[in-house]
Amino acid sequence: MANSGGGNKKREVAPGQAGQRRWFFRAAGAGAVVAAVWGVLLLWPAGPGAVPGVWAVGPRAETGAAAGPERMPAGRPNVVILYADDVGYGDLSCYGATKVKTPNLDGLAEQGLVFSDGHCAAATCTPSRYALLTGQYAWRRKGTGVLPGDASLIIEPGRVTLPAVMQKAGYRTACVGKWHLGLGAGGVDWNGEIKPGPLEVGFDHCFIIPATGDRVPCVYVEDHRVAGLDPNDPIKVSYDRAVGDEPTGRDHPELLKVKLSHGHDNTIVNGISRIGYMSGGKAARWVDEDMADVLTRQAVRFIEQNKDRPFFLYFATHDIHVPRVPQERFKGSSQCGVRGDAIVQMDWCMGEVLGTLDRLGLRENTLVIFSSDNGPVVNDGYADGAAESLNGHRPAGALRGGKYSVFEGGTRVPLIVRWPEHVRGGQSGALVSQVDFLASMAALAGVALPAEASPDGMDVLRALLGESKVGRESLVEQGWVLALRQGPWKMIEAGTGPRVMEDVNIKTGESRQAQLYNLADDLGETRNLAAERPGKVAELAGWLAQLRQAGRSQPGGALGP
Ligand SMILES: [Ca+2]
Repeated sequence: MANSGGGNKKREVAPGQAGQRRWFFRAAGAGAVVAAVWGVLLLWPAGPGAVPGVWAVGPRAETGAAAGPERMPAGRPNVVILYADDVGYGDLSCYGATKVKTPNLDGLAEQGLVFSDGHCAAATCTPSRYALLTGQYAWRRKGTGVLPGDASLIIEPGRVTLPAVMQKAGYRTACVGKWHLGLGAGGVDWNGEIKPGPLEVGFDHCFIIPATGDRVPCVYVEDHRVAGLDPNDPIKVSYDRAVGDEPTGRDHPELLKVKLSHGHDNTIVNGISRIGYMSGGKAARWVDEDMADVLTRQAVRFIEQNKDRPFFLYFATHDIHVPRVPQERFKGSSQCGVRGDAIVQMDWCMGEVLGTLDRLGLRENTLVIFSSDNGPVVNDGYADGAAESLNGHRPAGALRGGKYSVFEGGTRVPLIVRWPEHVRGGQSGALVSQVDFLASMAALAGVALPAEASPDGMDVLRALLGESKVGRESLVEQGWVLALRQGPWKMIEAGTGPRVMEDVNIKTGESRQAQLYNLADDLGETRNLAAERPGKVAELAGWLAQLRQAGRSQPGGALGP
C-alpha cells in the first residue's frame, strides 16, 4: 500500500512489498531524535539469533567516540511504561469518565499527548504483553494465549525484546508487577531458582506477580526466587489436580470473602479462591489488599536506586484485574463500585511513580507512556458487585465490545505519552499500537535492530512524540478472531465462535461472515457494510491472508539503500 507523506518511515506493507528495506531510514530517520538527542547509533552485537550480514551500520557520533553505554551523552531520557490491566477506553476521567476520578493520570494527560486511536496488540493479557515486549503479533505464535500460572516462558532467551533494546542502550531495566508470560522451561521449581524469566529476556531486575492475581501461585517472584519463601514450607502448584489439604472455593464457598460467578473455584488464598491449586509458601503469600502498595513501593525504589543513570521501568499494575480487593482507603472512592475503586487505586499507583519522578527532578527527562493491556470487563469471574454498581459508567466509552473482543473495545485503550522536553502536548488521532513500542524505543535509544527483530512493530516514534499526526496506516487487531484496520476501514474476519460471551457479557465481534465497518463515522461498529462493499471486504481479507502467510508485516532486513 502507498505511504502517505509526512508520517513515520516504516509502514505496514503487504508481503509483496516486504523487500523494501527501510531499516536504514527507520533507524537514522527516526529521528531527529536519534541524531539530536543521542548522536550515536548503537549496534546490535553478534549473538544468539543474530542474522549474519545485516548488522546495522548507521550514523556514528560526530565525535567519533565508540558507541557504547558508557560513552553515551548525558541527557537521554529515562523511559517508564505505566501499564494498567483491563482498563478500558472510557475508564479514566481524562477519557470522559465521570463516575470515577483519575487525577494523577488526568495530570499526565494535561502535560502530555493523549491518543484516541492507541491500541494494545490483543484483547487479552498474555498475547498483548507478548507483542509489546517482542514486536511480534502474538497470533503468529502458538501458545501465546492466556497462560496458566505454571506455564513456561513464551519468549525465547536471547531474542531481541523491548527491555533488551534498552539494556543495549545502557539503561538499567526493571519489570515490576504482572508478568503473565510464563516462567521456566518445562516446569518451574517454585522453591529453587526460577528461570528463564524476565531476567533472561532483557530485564536487569524484576519483582513480579508470576501470572495474574486470580491464578496460583499467589506469591511474588523477585529476580530468580519467590520473595520471602520459608524453605521449610515449600510451594506446590498444580493446574490439574488438588495439592495439599487447603479448602477450595468449589467445596467451601462459605469461606470466601469474594464470592464466585464463574471459574476461580480452586485453592482459597487470603479468603479468595483462585484458578489452580497450591500448597505451602504461606509466609510468602501476597495479601491482595496490599498488592498495589507492595508493587508501587518496588517501582519507586527502582527509580530511586537508579536516579543517576538512565533507566527503563516497565511497571505493570495488577489493577484493575480481578480479584478486585482494593486497599481499605480506596473503598468507596468512586461512584461506580469496587471496579471504580480499583481504578482510583491504580491511578494512585501511577501518581506515586509520577510523584517520585518529580521529587527526584526526573520529570523533564523521562518519557512516560501510560496504557492498558486490553479492554474492559466488568464481571470477570468474581461476584464483586461491579456489574450492579456501574451507575452509568461506561468502561469502554463509546466503543463496542471489551476484553476478549475484536470490536474496538477490545484493543483501543487509553494511551498517554509525556516527555516534557520533547513531546508536544494535546490530542493525537494517530493509529499506533503497543506492538510498535520496541521499534520506536529502539529509534529513541539509537539502537539498530537486526533483521529478525520486531517483525510486526514499526517505528512510530514521531507519532508518539507528537511530531507527526500519522502513525500506522493499518493494524491487525486480535480478539478471538482477527480484524484488519486500514484507514477508516475495519474488516473483521469470519469466525466460528459465539457472538456473545455470556459469562462476562461481552460481544466478541464474531460472525459467520466477514464484517466491514467505517470507523470514521461509525466508531461504535453498528453498521456492517460488508454487503454494500464486497470489494473492500475481499481486498482487506486478501491482505490479511497475505500478512498471515508472510510471517511478518514489517520489512525486516539490512540497513542501507
Ligand atoms: Ca488484562
